[in-house]
Amino acid sequence: MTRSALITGITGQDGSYLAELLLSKDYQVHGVVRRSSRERMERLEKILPQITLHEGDLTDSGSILRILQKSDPVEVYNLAAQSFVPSSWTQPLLTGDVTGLGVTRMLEVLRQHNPNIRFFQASSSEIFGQATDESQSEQTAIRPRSPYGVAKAYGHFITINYRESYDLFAVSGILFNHESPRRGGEFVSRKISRAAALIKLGRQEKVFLGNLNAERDWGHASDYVKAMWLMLDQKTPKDYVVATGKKSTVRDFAKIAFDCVGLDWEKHVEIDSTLYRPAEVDALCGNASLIREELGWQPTITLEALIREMVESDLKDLRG
Ligand code: NAP
Ligand code: G4F
Repeated sequence: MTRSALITGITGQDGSYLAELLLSKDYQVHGVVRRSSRERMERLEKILPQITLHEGDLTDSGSILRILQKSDPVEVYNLAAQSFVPSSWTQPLLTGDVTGLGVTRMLEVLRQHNPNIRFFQASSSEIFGQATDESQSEQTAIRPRSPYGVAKAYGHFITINYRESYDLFAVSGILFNHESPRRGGEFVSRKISRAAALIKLGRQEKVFLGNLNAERDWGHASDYVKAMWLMLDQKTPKDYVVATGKKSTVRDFAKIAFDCVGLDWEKHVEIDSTLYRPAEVDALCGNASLIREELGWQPTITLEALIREMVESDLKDLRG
């Protein structure tokens, strides 16, 4: 019999890659979509005929319950969130409500509807904040530095708590930064790849960035959704760090992106200090030994290949 899976946040970057992965594994894919004044299906265009979408919102438990009843999934992937860190300072309550409390709403409704459903929570390396460990593992102290990080820390702990309290198969994947040509334009990776393409085509001269010294562990979203699926395909529920184990600065990212189009990044990047954050996470670098050893997961796409794919996709898009 065909298994059914439900994805919240299906219209986002990861939701679209995960939906494609699950379709390739013969799942019936259902997704939660927020009501909007305009359609936001760009990332799902190719697979729209193969998936079923349901209107709902993480702030509205009733809508989630009805969707669970209709879709009757064996697996739920909770990817929905207010996921942009700077917006968590301008909308801290909304971020807490959706990114934090939203997880409890999902778990509550799920355990009442069918406690046998397997649940994946998209946790984040932002929960580590200013980590003292050189590389962060499942054992690293949780010390978030943004309202987003605080909300994700809540989501992380409530997932563990529901597993321990109600014996649910509920797991939390501590995902380090992952990007792709489908990344939202406000995140630094896509902001840079798009700017490099626009400048190459003579449509823009400069790009304004904030902290160039920040270090991140960047992987490719298509690899990270495989880890999500693997985590639900185990005998025992367990939390894992998902990361490449290599960190680079925003400056490195910009250099590689501009190199891809034969331009000198230093001539086109300027600093806008208003883009600095009230509290920065200076460096993140994940230790994914556990998931490598226990589940055999590993990243397959290098940072250079990721950036090239993003820049080439932006060039194609702009030329088209
Ligand atoms: P994204 O592109 O920003 O997608 C977020 C999704 O959540 C969108 O589909 C959005 O819908 C949906 N959403 C937002 N508020 C909602 C609400 N109130 N009710 C229902 N849906 C709502 O994020 P992503 O990069 O794919 O990330 C997926 C998840 O992984 C997120 O939880 C994120 O916090 C987490 N994460 C991501 C990374 C990363 O580097 N990408 C790293 C660690 C953790 P609309 O399309 O309608 O806005
Ligand atoms: O691309 P970013 O906005 O991603 P950030 O804050 O690391 O968050 C992303 O990764 C998290 C996992 O660690 C996710 F949980 C979260 O949902 C999201 O996907 O910024 C990366 C770095 C920051 O240090 C920021 O200060 O880039 C620096 N940066 C420098 N100039 C900039 C800019 N960030 C943005 N967005 N825009 C700039 O112009």
